[in-house]
Amino acid sequence: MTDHREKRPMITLYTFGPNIGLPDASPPCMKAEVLLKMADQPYQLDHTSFPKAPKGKQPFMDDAGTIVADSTFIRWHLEQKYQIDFDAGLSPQERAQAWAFEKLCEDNLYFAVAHTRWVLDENFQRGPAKFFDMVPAPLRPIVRTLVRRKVVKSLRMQGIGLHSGDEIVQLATRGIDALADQLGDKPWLMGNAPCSADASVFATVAGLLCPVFNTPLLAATERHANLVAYRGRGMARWYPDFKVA
Ligand SMILES: N[C@@H](CCC(=O)N[C@@H](CS)C(=O)NCC(=O)O)C(=O)O
Repeated sequence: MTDHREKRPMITLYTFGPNIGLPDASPPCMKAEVLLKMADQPYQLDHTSFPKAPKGKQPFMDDAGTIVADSTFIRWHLEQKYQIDFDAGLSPQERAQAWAFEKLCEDNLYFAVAHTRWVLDENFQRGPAKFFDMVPAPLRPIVRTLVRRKVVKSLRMQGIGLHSGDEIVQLATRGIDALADQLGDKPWLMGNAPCSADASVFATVAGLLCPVFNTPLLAATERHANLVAYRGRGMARWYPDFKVA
């Protein structure tokens, strides 16, 4: 007898879901999803389980009962379990370079982007304020305020939140220029094929180019035609059906 029920994928990736014109407002969530696409593993997305996040952050993943939290641990889990080398073809020096650019995105540019979205009031109203639309209306203002307060505090503790807006733009612009210089006229960060770092860099560049927020970081990224084309290449490859709602 044939079972016609569709098999559920073994992998569930927990993310926030499409918002602000992006497949996910969170760059690490987009990164993790792109890694799954690169790994060619079937997966389903769950946008409803943030309270279960083991580290209080998304993305996290359930792979047949193994829970993996954090996009980099997700990468290593996929590499180990499915015998994938996302950086195949790269020399040790190139792998090191790719890692450094990935961490530029995650440990530096990420926080500059978060600052523009969560601290600057106009941007907060255009974006993050709407992330709470699923919270019951009577609770919404308080949840919104508490989460914003938490993010602003975490940005100060990380360090970026101690700088003036202009200083943050200066720092981030240097990083954006470095990404553009590294990309040059190659299709992907390290050459003709995407590597692991492209998942992160693509998610970061897509976030920087998000038109919802009118910021100097958007202008600094738009100045680089190669970064704009790179975002387009990534969307065509990994999100060909994505339509801005
Ligand atoms: N290092 C983590 C970062 C994940 C992260 O910062 N996630 C943010 C969204 S971009 C989050 O879940 N924030 C919710 C919160 O802190 O309450 C990764 O790469 O997965």
